[in-house]
Amino acid sequence: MEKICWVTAKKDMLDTDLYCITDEEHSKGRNNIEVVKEMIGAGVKIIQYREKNRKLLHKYNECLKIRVMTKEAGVAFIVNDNIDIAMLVGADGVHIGQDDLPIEKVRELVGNDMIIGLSTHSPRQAEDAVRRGADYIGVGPIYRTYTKKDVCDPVGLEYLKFVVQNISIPYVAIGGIKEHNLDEVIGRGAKCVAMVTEIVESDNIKEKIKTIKNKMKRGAL
Ligand code: TZP
Ligand code: MG
Repeated sequence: MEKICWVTAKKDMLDTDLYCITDEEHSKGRNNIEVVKEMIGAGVKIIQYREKNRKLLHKYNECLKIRVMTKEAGVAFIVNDNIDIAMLVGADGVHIGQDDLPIEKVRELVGNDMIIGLSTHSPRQAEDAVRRGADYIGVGPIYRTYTKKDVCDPVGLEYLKFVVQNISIPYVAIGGIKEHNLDEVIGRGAKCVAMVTEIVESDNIKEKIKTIKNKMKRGAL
């Protein structure tokens, strides 16, 4: 019984329009905690901690704080890359890439209660992710992005279209998505978009989130 409830809860956490991701390097001098506070204040329902330039201890301490903040606000908290940190702070999930540990092994570590998100770049990877037990997939990069250093070339909107039509688990479109190209992404059927720089780089994070969420809502009508 408990398990069924939790599976529903996991699904609920992913049922949202905007998935925000941190990146201190692009946050205009604000630290990740300040940025997360703005995101929560603007009503974002899922936040991923992604930080490539800091030592493990610094990341752990930030995640501890973010866990408290997100829990209080009823916001889902996902940790990128660091399965150890995700487990230690009691995050809701972990996000991994194609070159990280095999998803089955990550599942062995984190158990069934934790969300596992997997980045995918092709129809084959998407189908593989479903078969191997991912809770959601990242779909991208849709457009060219300079935020992620080791990223592949854009996969374009065609791959998103494939996912919309063929994949049964939640998916999040990502990579170079901005206010100006959002309509195109929504037009291909995306229900949830992930953004890094469009949000963290903006002077007024709350206003930007409000604008994006309104566009998503209108697109969904
Ligand atoms: N994974 C695929 S693209 C990407 C990640 C983390 C970076 C997206 O950043 P931005 O600034 O929204 O293009
Ligand atoms: Mg990664």
